[in-house]
Amino acid sequence: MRAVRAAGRKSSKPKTFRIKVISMGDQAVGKSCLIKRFCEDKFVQKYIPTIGVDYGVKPLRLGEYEARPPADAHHASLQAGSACMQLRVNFWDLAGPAEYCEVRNEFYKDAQGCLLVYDVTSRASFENLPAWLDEAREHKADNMVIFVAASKADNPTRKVSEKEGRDWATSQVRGMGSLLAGQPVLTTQA
Ligand SMILES: Nc1nc2c(ncn2[C@@H]2O[C@H](COP(=O)(O)OP(=O)(O)O)[C@@H](O)[C@H]2O)c(=O)[nH]1
Ligand SMILES: [Mg+2]
Repeated sequence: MRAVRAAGRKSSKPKTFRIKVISMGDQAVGKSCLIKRFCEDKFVQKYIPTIGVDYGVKPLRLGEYEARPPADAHHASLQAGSACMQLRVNFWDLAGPAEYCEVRNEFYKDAQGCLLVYDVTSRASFENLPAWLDEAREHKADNMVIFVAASKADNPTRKVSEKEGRDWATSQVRGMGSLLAGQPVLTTQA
């Protein structure tokens, strides 16, 4: 009887799932600001370069974000199954410069998600995206779902159109099977 009660108590406690998400992309494209905005709801105008790696954490209840529009069938099904699912998203925010390659390489293998960020005002940051995918592949990032984030969308001096970003990401979805997520580009401003 005691064992049954104990088992009952255990099953009513919400389970917390931990997800490891990394950031990739050139220096100063806005990776840290995106993560800071999501985790702490803050924006820092001054550029503070990431030294090696920064960390951010966001506890979430699955369904919290999906509860906002657009409400489609996929989001509705997430909500339906979300009654007691807690998430803890651990962000490993990686520095972009080449000299931190060795630090980054420690994080690719176990990552489950990735924000691959380019800055819409920097053509070079967009053109470097394939090199970031190469680096991740080279270091066994085999189980990672990648979201491409087109950052600084508030800045009017665009050098990469929205269509170009979407076309590139869509072509990569075809080329990389499940590695890139179904909704390939998130347009963002921190
Ligand atoms: N206008 C604008 N500036 C941004 C945005 N996100 C980041 N920045 C600026 O871009 C610079 C680099 O951002 P940061 O997140 O540190 O880049 P990281 O090196 O990729 O981590 C900082 O000066 C930020 O204030 C954005 O959405 N809009
Ligand atoms: Mg940074």
